[in-house]
Amino acid sequence: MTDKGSPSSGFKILPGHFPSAEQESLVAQLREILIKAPLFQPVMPRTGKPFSVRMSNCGPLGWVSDVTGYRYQATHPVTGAPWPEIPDVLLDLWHQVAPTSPLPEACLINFYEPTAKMGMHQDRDEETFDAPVVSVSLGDTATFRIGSTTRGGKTSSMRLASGDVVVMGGESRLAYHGIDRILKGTSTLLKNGGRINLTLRRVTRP
Ligand code: MD3
Ligand code: FE
Repeated sequence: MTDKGSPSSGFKILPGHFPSAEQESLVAQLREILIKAPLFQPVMPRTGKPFSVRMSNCGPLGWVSDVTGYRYQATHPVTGAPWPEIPDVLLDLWHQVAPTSPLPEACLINFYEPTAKMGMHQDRDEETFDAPVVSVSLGDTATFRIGSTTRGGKTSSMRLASGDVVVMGGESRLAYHGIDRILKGTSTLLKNGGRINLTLRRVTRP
């Protein structure tokens, strides 16, 4: 069933979806992934201004940003190697929350130092918006802001804590959103603090 726009495919937050043992296991797998695909410092198209968030990816495609633009590509921008595979626990999550959607092709890994933030933006670099974006938060709690599908409308803010999952489907798939701040010291999951956010996305038309 293609229920784009229906409430059942819309915004969902699953607080504490991953218990702490599963968060620990996921972080251990991410450390292995980040050895093969190190965090890189993306910069804004045209201006070259660095993001405050560092990034990497796993899956067949990864999201990158450099002076020439935003895009998905099959290889790491610094090492040139293909991205590591998406961990099974994340594919299992996708099957649970987006059972009718084709498999995710990209898992963006965002690492926030306690001072990092992410400005309001839409996720619209994909060829298709039919599948939801599924996000997993790990480590320090973040203040997340979400608005409507047009810039400058009403927004609301909520906290995303370690283990929380957010599903952005239907109308919410193209909502403006960002991270205002990281609440330093709110989690002991990451030994040097900070926050990891994973976003699973379908990029191409199936
Ligand atoms: C709302 N990441 O990588 S995740 C991003 O916490 C991104 O790192 C944030 O925005 C982070 O693009 C937010 C939650 C999220 C993800 C995708 C969305 C919210 C969304 C897509 C549409 C609307
Ligand atoms: Fe986003």
